[in-house]
Amino acid sequence: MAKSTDQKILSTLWSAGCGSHGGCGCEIFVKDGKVTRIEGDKNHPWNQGRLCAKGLAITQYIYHKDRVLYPLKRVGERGEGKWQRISWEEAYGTIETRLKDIRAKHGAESVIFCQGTGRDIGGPITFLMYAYGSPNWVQVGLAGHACYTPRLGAMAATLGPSGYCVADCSQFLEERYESKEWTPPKYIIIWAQNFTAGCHDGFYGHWIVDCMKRGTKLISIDPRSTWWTTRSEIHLQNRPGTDGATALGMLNVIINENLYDKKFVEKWCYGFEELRKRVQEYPPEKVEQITGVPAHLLRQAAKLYATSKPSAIQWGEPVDAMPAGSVVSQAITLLWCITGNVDNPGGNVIARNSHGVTTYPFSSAELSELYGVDLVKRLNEKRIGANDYPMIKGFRGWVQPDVLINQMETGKPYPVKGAWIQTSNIIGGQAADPRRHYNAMKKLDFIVCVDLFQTPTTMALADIFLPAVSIAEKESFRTWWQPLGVSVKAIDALGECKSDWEINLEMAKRLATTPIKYNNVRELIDSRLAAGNTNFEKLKAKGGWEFPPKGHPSRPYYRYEKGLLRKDGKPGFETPTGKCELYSKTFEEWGLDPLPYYEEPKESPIATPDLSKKYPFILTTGRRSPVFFHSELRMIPWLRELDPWPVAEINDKAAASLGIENNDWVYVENMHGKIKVKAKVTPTAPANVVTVPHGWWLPETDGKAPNFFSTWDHNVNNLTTMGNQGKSGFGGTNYRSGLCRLVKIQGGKE
Ligand SMILES: Nc1nc2c(c(=O)[nH]1)N[C@H]1C(S)=C(S)[C@@H](COP(=O)(O)OP(=O)(O)OC[C@H]3O[C@@H](n4cnc5c(=O)[nH]c(N)nc54)[C@H](O)[C@@H]3O)O[C@H]1N2
Ligand SMILES: Nc1nc2c(c(=O)[nH]1)N[C@H]1C(S)=C(S)[C@@H](COP(=O)(O)OP(=O)(O)OC[C@H]3O[C@@H](n4cnc5c(=O)[nH]c(N)nc54)[C@H](O)[C@@H]3O)O[C@H]1N2
Ligand SMILES: [Mo]
Repeated sequence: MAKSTDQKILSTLWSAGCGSHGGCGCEIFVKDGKVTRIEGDKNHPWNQGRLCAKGLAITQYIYHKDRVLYPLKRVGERGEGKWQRISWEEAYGTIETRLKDIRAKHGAESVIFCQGTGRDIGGPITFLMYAYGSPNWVQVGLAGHACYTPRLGAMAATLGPSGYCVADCSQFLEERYESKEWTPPKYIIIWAQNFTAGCHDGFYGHWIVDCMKRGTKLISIDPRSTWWTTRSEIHLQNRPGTDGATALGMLNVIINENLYDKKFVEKWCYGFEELRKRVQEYPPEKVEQITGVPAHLLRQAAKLYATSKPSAIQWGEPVDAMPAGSVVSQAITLLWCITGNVDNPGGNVIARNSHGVTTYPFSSAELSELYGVDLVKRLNEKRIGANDYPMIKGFRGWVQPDVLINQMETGKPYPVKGAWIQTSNIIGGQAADPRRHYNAMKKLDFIVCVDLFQTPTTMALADIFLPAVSIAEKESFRTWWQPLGVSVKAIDALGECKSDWEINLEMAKRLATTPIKYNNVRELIDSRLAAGNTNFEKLKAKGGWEFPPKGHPSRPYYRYEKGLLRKDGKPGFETPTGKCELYSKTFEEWGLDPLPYYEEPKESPIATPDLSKKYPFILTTGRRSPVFFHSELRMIPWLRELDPWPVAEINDKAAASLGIENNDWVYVENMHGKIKVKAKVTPTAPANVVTVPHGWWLPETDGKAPNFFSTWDHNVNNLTTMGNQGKSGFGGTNYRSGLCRLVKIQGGKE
């Protein structure tokens, strides 16, 4: 229990410290200016007092001996590990000179602004990037931008930009499960997501457990057995990467057996006949050949879902990483459209930023509103990949990462000269084919990294290292779904660390071509919160969060009936036809197939049978660890104790046939490379699938070149490649469906 002398500060947890997509309400306890511990805030409707291991271990993170506390400049060669402490003035001054110089000689577009996954970074980094004038915002090496964006794109192309849906577990209502407006889903289909490991995209697994307590039943679609699959009525154990076929097979059953919601389809959907025709190509028996899912089970799952209303689907990142991520996502989206489970209680509810506030503009639409269409047009023309892929041009403002790596290597159509890397470990976890990225990026003229720790990326690439603060040391805000929340500064920054907002505001002032109007971070934050009729102090005084008022468009349900989705205020969806587009006019406009179809992974027993003989296992990488966030936190003792080594999950019988025992060191290898991991022998793995978590490096080993904290030995991305993106530019590499073999390392256990 808290000692009476401990001060309690209510805040919102996000990065840095716990990693996470979460935004958990928390209580930070402080004594004599130091954080003593953190607990979940029981009054916060999203996490209701719960907190994950990463959050609970945050004191070991904040006060870790390896945290970088001062700005550093590289004094040796890149990778030599020779650093010198410098002042902020010298750091800012050097960056200003170098980046202005590059802009003058090569144009602002030759500097890329690189972030990792959605933490508290999208706002600060785009703010700085647009101030500098670059259009190149990217998750470097995230092949096919295979996280979240393919799903967002598919939903936008079907339901409009205001039509992003998630399973409804009452999360958008302050009273939660007690709310009279809400009904628990009868079924939730858990599609390629493992909530016991994380809080994906602001969605918590315990919400599903809370629904289960209120009668919700589960259907799972996952090659492995997990906590969720073992509690499901039906488990469709498909071959990794074949979910497009699974979804099309389910659409086939629902349409051909007349189980769809006729009223909803008639009134609110466009293109049903075209879809009906297309799905005839995917009868369950044919789907069984592709996926390995027995046709009768697929039929049963489709029937249960379609006839038990309301029901919801909640899906994960493997969907994005399929050959045609945006197409697989489209097929799954159509399941809730034709069953009328759109923005209804207990169905797939539309998620919108709380109070209509955004941390900073992401979509072309938002950017046009703020900076005018001309600027967006210029940005779109120069954005890397925009001329190759209309969807890159027309949606969300990201660079196409597979085109980027080519461009870094060839200098065409224009050279990349500099990189601002903030909140991403490119070499150590994010990038497919990290060696290729290392070779390309080390040739850039100037690289800034903003992080809290030295990582394989900062050691290999940084010219200047700027030290960022943890979540307890900064003021920030969160608008990713609901509620609207603020992160409150509980302690002074350690050493000379600064927040990402502070760093980027200062750099923006120095680099902007038009004056920046904010004097300090608080003014900037308040200017964003103004759209929600509130400000930082008000939210802080309320305990750190607030739900939108009744009637607000960011609050459910049935917004398409009430005219709350379209800018013109008319009922319907913000799509070209005003309806849910089963036949997507937007995809058509982008030169893509308007209807979903199945595409085989590039490396698979079917696509490459010869390779498959040599590499008999299907390799799926990156299943999440509940105690780590990607490549982060390997240095935190409590967490490392729980998940000490890189592993490969191998089926028990398959392991026995190879003479591999639990905890043996094995090589996982394929035509792209090999890594060393410990065997985790388990009956939860299917016979022909090997699962390897990503992002492994050993912070306790030598950080200098060539070792870079052992990243080449343990990072599974050494077995993955770029250049497998889907036709839209989004989706697809061998992150989740590659090939491999296992070789026992003699002398075995350590
Ligand atoms: N093989 C394989 N590779 C994958 C995946 C997979 O499934 N398989 N998943 C992919 C996916 S979906 C994603 S999203 C990417 C994620 O890739 P990244 O987001 O790059 O993930 P991290 O490895 O956690 O790197 C984050 C870095 O930012 C630092 N950091 C954390 N918080 C802050 C902060 O607030 N400020 C600053 N300045 N720094 C901070 C951390 O110390 C760490 O070095 O990885 C991808 N890589
Ligand atoms: N603790 C923690 N939480 C995290 C993260 C983290 O690193 N740590 N990362 C965050 C990020 S950026 C992301 S993108 C999300 C990702 O999180 P999720 O979307 O949940 O992804 P995973 O946990 O990798 O995989 C989910 C399940 O999909 C299964 N799967 C693998 N391949 C396939 C396939 O081809 N088809 C089907 N149907 N299933 C498949 C796996 O066996 C696994 O059980 O997690 C976020 N949350
Ligand atoms: Mo992700």
